[in-house]
Amino acid sequence: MPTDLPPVDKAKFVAAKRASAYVEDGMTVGLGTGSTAAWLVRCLGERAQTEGLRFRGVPTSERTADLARELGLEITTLEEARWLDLTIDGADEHDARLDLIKGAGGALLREKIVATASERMIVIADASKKVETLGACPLPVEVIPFGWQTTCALIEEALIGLDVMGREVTLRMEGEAPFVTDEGNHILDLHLKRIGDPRRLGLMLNQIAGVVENGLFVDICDVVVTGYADGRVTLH
Ligand code: ABF
Repeated sequence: MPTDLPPVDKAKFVAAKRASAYVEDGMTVGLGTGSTAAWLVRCLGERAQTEGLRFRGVPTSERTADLARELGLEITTLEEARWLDLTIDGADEHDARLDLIKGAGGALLREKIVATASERMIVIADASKKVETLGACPLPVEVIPFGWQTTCALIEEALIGLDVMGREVTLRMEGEAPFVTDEGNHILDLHLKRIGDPRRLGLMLNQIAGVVENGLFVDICDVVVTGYADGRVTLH
């Protein structure tokens, strides 16, 4: 383990290290986005150096692609790979059913496409990501820029009558300008506090014109690897 890491990074590192052991020679592997996924990419870089591990990575963001390239890892595109053996990614929240909220990092669209093209999806997280009910953190929804205000109003209207506690929707900003995803879209953050029925909400959101994808991952994740600052790791 790298020395002098703050406790939360130690937890992320041990989860990433444990999950990196799932990668075998010759696999095609989805590489997630975020600080925990960055540890995974570094752990895989280490295995490539020390053990000669060879695999093809499909990065879920430009950030992850840059890191993988820096470490000399072979990367490819989803267009070329088509199907993957495994994706390993972080999450913002997961519940006991292994349903997830993802997208705080702004890469949810590519992350969801890559995860659903994979035989297995493993989430790596520190213990703070485990929740009873999803929704304490905002739910990101990727929308096309054209008429995003109308899409926002349609979402607010659709939330009425659903099993959620809050209904505020905000446009994600980066400085003075709206945040732009790798696919050139914007992100609306839904502050719902409690999501009673993630499947229903996810289906409802994706029916709204202008919505590209939402950050609810229902029945996609197979295993959550949780790391703790004292070096322990648990699997769910
Ligand atoms: C990506 O990075 C996202 O889907 C999620 O929003 C975020 C988790 O970041 P971190 O690992 O830095 O907490 O996986």
